[in-house]
Amino acid sequence: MLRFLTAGESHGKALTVIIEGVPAGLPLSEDFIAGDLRRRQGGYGRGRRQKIEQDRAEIMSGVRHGKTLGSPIALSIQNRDWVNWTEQMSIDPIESEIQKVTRLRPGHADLAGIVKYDFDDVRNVLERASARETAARVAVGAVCKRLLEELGMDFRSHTVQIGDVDALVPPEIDWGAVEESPVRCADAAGAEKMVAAIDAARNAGDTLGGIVEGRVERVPMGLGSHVHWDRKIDGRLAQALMSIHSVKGVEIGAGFAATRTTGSKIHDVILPLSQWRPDKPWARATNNAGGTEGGITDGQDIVVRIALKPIATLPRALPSADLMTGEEIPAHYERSDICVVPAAGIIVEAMCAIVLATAALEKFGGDSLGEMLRNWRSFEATIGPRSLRE
Ligand code: EPS
Repeated sequence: MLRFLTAGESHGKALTVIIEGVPAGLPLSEDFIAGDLRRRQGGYGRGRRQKIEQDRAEIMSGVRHGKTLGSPIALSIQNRDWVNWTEQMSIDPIESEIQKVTRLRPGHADLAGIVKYDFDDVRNVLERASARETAARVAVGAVCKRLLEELGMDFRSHTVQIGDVDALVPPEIDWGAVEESPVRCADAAGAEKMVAAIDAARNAGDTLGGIVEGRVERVPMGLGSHVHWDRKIDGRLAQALMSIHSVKGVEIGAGFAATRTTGSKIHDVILPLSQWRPDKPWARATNNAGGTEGGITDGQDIVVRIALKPIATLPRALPSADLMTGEEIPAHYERSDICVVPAAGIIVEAMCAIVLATAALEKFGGDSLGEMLRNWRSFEATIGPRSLRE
């Protein structure tokens, strides 16, 4: 079983992760994890914090001579900004008077969190509610990607909408160009309009949301299960994606658009053997299901989309009420991003990798990478037409 925990406040000393259940013998390095951490820090619309941080996960345990040991992998990502917050975030009680945050931000965890935990300083909630925590998840996701790469899988993401600007997504995406795009968009003309929309939001003291698509290629058939609700892979992906900060909607495959068409047009016709590629049995004419049928991966690419609301911390603060008095007062403003949609793609990839690695270990098992790969290959040898099996 694969499991992980993250810990850490946004302006605390560090983010900490423990991942348990990664098979032994998997090649893994800090440099590999750093690649995705760097990708997450980019994107047009980020705030000044990303100029301070240079995220790198230090491997504290679970790896020896470049390979995993099967023991828990502990990672630590330092918050470089912490030096500016040592008093505010001190572990020990301090003498000086700290300005408490009491001006509640609509759209953030401030109000519900402070009521639930019975605090009188919103900082006790906002530090952990911050999307800074996604750096820890991206580090976990990178470890999971490293494992799934061994099964041939690949993880991609791109921006399909920012504010009211839609990308014209080409049928074949140039993934190199997406990585170069300031908004991680496959449509260069759309990307220019998205950049302009972010500039306009910044000038207006406002924020922007959008839609990001994630794709996973060469996913094995048979991950997840139809037999029970909490084993369905689409449900597990939806939960993981919905847990990303600011996400208000998740779609798989054709998603909501499937409601506007008919069954005859939307289901992915199963093609006969004569039309299969040698490396791909049970080929389909389309992939409207987004790679899952009945809660099980069907061997097609996983395609997911998340809808992100605009960030809740607005430079031009929203009207709000004060925690202490209930009187009208503008919401708290603290340095923040204008738009995190481009960065969210890397978090989508990470959450998909975590869910699929967990499901792959359930299906194929294995204490070592070699054992897992043997189990995977022996299952793959069984999936073709029954009469052609050896
Ligand atoms: C965030 C507020 C900003 C973001 C932060 C998420 O942090 P700060 O208040 O320090 O400027 O930069 O995201 C990150 C630090 C990050 O690494 O993604 C929030 O309120 O959610």
